[in-house]
Amino acid sequence: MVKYDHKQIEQKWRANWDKAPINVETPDKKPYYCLDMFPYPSGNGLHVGHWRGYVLSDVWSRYQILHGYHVLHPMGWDAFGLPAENYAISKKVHPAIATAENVANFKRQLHDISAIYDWDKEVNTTDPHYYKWTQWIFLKMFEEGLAYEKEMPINWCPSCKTGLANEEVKEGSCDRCGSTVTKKNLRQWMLKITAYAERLLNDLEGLEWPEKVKKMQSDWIGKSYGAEIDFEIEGADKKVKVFTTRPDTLYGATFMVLAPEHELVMALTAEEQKAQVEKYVFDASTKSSVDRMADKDKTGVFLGKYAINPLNGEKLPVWISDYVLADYGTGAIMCVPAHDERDFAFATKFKLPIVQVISKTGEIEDLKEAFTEEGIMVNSGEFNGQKSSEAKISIPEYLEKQSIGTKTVNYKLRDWVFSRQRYWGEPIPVVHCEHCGVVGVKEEDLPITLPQVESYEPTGTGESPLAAIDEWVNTTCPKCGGPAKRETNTMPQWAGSSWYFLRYPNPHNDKELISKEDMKKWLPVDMYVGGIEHAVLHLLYARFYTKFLYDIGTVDFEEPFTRLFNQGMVTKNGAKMSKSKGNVVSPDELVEKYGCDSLRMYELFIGPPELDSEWDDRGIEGVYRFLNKVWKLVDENKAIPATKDMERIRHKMIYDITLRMESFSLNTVVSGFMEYTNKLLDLQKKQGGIDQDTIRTLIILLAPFTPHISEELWQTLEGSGSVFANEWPVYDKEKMKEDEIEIAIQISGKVAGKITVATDEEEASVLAKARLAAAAKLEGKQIIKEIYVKGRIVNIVAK
Ligand code: ANZ
Ligand code: ZN
Repeated sequence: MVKYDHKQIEQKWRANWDKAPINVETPDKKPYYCLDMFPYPSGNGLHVGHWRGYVLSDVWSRYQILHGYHVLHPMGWDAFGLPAENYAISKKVHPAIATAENVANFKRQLHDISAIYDWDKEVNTTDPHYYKWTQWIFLKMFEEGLAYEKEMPINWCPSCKTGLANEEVKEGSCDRCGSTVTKKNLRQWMLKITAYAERLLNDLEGLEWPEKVKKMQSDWIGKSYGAEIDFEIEGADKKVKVFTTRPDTLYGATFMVLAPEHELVMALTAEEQKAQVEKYVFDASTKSSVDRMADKDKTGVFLGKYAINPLNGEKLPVWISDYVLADYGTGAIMCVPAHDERDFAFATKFKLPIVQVISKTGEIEDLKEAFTEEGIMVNSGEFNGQKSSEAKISIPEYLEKQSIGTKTVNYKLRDWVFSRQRYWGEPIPVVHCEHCGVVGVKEEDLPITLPQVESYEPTGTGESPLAAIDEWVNTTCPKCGGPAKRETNTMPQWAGSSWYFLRYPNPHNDKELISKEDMKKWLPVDMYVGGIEHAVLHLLYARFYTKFLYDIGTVDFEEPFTRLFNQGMVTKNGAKMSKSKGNVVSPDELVEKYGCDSLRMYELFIGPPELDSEWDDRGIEGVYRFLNKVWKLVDENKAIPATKDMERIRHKMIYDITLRMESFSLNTVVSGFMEYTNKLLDLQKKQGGIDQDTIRTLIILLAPFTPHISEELWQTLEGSGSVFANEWPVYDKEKMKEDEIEIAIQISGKVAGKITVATDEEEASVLAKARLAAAAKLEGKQIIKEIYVKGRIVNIVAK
């Protein structure tokens, strides 16, 4: 008997696959695109948590190979952006050098996984040949009016010294460094993702994505129906438009609040309130929007004027408060403390009236808190007695008729702040010309490459380090030829990752982003594997880019990722693995001790792939023992002709494994392997061997999970070839059935013949068959008793 020597086997097969790749194009193969979310090459190496996703997508890719597909399974680097830049700054090396080092390190570590990556299709977002096309897409958006400049207060991280998108602010802190985010007024480049809000929402429906992710995206887009209502201001020739999602509560409005930045604030401020209002407006400008929305002590200032409720003529004091945001709805709200929690808190604090207009029972109650449910209209004039859900429709209709309001649709989605005041990103390909204004560079001048700088650290002035390089900044206008200055802001990290999946099929194509041929062949992506943390950022941006490229005719599909799978995290001591927590498990020693195959299999064995799973070092030992068992089973087998039992087990095994694969229940696939291997070992003992077909089947089924040992066993069995040249086995339901058995018949204890019956055949039917078979011997006798011992014998007592 030969010992299972994982080291020797894994080395051997890696070398073999290099010489004779298993994933090759032939005319009869259909294409399948299996994509991993590409990593940013950080300086910290890979841990077993990273392995999980990469193993998962590789198992899936190899599974598709066995289904006769030519699989595109690429890998690349999302190497621009803050993480790479901050790392580079802290290590005092140029980001390009640090990035190249990290990429090399990552690649070396990925090698241990033995995934079938198409390294000749590698992309790197920081490569000018690549970002030429990132810039090209921006130019096209600029031409279409979807990229525009705007002076606006943006989220500002004082530590990273750059603007952040809303998506990059988590609970008021910078998603990258944790510092408290503030506001800063800056000229920004914006992408008009809001123009796609409706399509981004509607097209979610057709996607084979986890429901959770679809819900997160639709919440993020945040479509709501409501009304805009005009309020007259007493003693002023001005109207204030409010946005509300609860027009049914209009009779209960007892005050009005404007955002401090609302354009009418000063115009509506009474003389005696001016000083207080100005101070409040200034203080609000230094807070982040998240802090402003947070549920805490309400602040505000009365402007000294009153609005008129258009339905009942009541006077509503007009206030400003920072809980109303300037860039949502109209930046002004009617406040209904009886039915809105924030308004209730505000009214309580400033002793403003609270008027109930919706009641559960139809009676007016003494409200101790805001009543936010639906109910019966009260205190609402002619609408009294209606259900509030009806008033949601009837009141806006009435307002429209009277020309004091309009029904509206609103989205939470904001346009995307697309500029960063940093060095390590794609330069935005426009120039500023005194005569012509903002002009896009000529397409043939792309890429606009990043110049070398002496100091790539952020300036903190709101300008990128690029602004200091005169030779680079000063250029000529593509339109008039006069002097012009280059845009010095760079793109956010998301720019390169919003379209990279389109580039993998032809990364070296200099003429176009993607050729029509490659696009038609490979895209959209069949299966996308990555973490749930990208549910609203990357995955929404990528959908937006794809829809835009569809609109300008670059691609012929509107959704980039047909199927999405989010793998869970690997935790250690209940927490996500991270260097800072010191709970990182490195794969290196495990690979050394147990081999790549054992680690691959164990990564998927630890729990349902979509859930977080706790790592236990000892568990891999069990998988290793299992592979030794498989090895022994095959190595010591004496092939015998197939028996019915073996056939049945073989087909049941194919059936179980296939179904579990298809439902992505990869941990139960592994437990299925263990279960069936034990059954086969039992049979092997009982019958003295197993037939070749059953052994072959087991090896093919295992191959996506444990490719090296599978290849080796295949070779032992067949003498040559690759296990991946096979087709995934198919099951035959008929053969899975418990089949027929032979039953002996005795008449009064003496053997009298045999019958075949189904294993699960009813007693009555078995006895009838037995009587018939023994009819000759029973001739002239009287049957006293019949006994059926299930599956074995029928005894007929007769005399
Ligand atoms: C009156 C009202 C009564 C409201 C009531 C709610 C409950 P969503 O669902 O998030 O869209 N609002 C409108 N513009 C706002 C702004 N710029 N800043 C802060 N709050 C704003 O919420 C819409 C509701 O949030 C609107 O409906 C408005 O308050 C408030 F019982 O109007 B409502
Ligand atoms: Zn010009």
